Amino acid sequence: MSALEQPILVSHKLCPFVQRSVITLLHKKIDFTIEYISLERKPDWFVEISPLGKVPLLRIKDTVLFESAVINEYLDETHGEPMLPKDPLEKAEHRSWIEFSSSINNIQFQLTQARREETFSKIEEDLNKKLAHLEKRIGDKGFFNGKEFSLVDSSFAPFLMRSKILAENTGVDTVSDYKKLQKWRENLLSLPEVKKSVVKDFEDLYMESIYERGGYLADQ
Ligand SMILES: N[C@@H](CCC(=O)N[C@@H](CS)C(=O)NCC(=O)O)C(=O)O
Repeated sequence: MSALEQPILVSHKLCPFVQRSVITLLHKKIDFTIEYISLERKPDWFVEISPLGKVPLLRIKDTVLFESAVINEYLDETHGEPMLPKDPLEKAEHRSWIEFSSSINNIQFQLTQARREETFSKIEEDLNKKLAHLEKRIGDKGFFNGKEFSLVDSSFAPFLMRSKILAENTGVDTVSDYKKLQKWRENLLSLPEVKKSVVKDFEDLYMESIYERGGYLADQ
């Protein structure tokens, strides 16, 4: 495939939703081009083609796909070994957890934004309750559903990567109560498709974005 025919992933360096599509693209060994934009000053061409004004977008010739879960399912259906179960009930359950991972990303973002300790604690409590459900569901063989890397794994890896960075830089580890989640995190973060899914200076950029906001977490 020539560079001109490759799918283009319109991205932002810090976006966890972009990252899940990058992980899926890398896992499937699909050639793609990545194009970073500023979300503070969205380019006109992006505003023109992005119905929700959000990244990621996947441009395939004249077609624009949006919503990371939809992009990932398209990539899954068109390339390589399936990353969702065949059985409709199991597939629907996996989709439920992918949807859940989007809420978890949003809560983690709110946690990094919280200005006061009281707000931070409320968000942390909410996150903890939700993660307890996840801890009950995940397997203990390294992946969400056993030994195979699935779309649920690629959807949670960005949250888990950020939780590790936050733990190392602030001492706040949002998965510290959950043994299976910790094991899952170690396994996912050791995979090449996850390691290569962010820019080289991701940790610095991520922490800088948190320090710039100057919220409660920045003082830890
Ligand atoms: N549900 C969307 C969420 C995407 C999303 O929230 N992207 C953020 C960056 S991480 C964004 O583009 N925000 C820009 C804006 O809302 O103006 C998905 O899964 O793709």
